[in-house]
Amino acid sequence: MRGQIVKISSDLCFVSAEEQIYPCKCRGLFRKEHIIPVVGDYVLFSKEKKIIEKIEERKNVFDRPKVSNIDQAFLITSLKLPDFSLILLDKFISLMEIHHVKPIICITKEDLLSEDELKLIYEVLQYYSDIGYMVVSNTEINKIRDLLKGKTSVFTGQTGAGKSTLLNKINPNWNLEVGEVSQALGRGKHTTRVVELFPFLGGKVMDTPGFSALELTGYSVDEIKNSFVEFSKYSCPFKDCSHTKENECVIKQEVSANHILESRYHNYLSFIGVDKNEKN
Ligand SMILES: Nc1nc2c(ncn2[C@@H]2O[C@H](COP(=O)(O)OP(=O)(O)OP(=O)(O)O)[C@@H](O)[C@H]2O)c(=O)[nH]1
Ligand SMILES: [Mg+2]
Ligand SMILES: [Zn+2]
Repeated sequence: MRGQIVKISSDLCFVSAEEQIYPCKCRGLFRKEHIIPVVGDYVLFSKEKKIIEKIEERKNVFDRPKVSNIDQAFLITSLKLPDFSLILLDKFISLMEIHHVKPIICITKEDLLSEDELKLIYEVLQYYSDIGYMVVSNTEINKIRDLLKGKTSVFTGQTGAGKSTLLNKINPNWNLEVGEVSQALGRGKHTTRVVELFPFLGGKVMDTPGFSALELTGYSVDEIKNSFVEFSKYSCPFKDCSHTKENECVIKQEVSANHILESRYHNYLSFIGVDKNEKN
């Protein structure tokens, strides 16, 4: 029978098929061949033996959070506690672009900022909308529900950002555990421990454990460069330019002209391992 892994708890994979959940183990061979199942995997399994026989080829797979076969990712981005971080946002966007997954920026905890603080942040977020990213707030529940329809989505972001809280608002039946405010602050308490997939409006949505840091390592300069989608709007006169050295580099000029957000450019440099003060 064919099904999809919706949760993994120690060595048990919970497989959803025909409206039922089957707790299954993996074939012994998997371990020998270093095949590791992740939530989102489509599998062939024996209903009687409760054994997963085969994992189907994945459309994509991520390490952190460990999920596969994703259409879009909501980056749950809190504005305070934990604080808003442009470097985290850009890292996440790059990671999704590299994997051809659509990132959606979802802001939380607007209520913890003053109007002035909020205005400044939305000015920056406007840039992200302008270069083609969707920006939503966790107060726009109907809009988020609409975006989830028919898609496989993952909710990811820092621990304490409000992923599970938002999912509970989207569908109270999920009744996910959420962190206490005081515990979620500073100390990096991880409330959600395992990835869990829920069917929703003809699609699927996954809650995931939050991270405290995100790494963008193991990617080439070209992959990172292409993940900054706005760079492709301009054609640099230098062939294979990494946009770091030449003064006539069009990207550097567009940064100076404030057409490219300076923090994006600096984050680009840091992701490719160039110290912005040494770039000349
Ligand atoms: N003020 C305010 N608090 C919020 C908001 N969203 C979530 N919270 C609070 O933030 C804390 C953490 O929320 P969770 O939903 O557990 O966060 P999480 O992203 O699921 O965290 P992990 O499971 O650890 O990754 C809870 O106390 C929530 O009540 C918001 O929009 N405003
Ligand atoms: Mg959670
Ligand atoms: Zn250039």
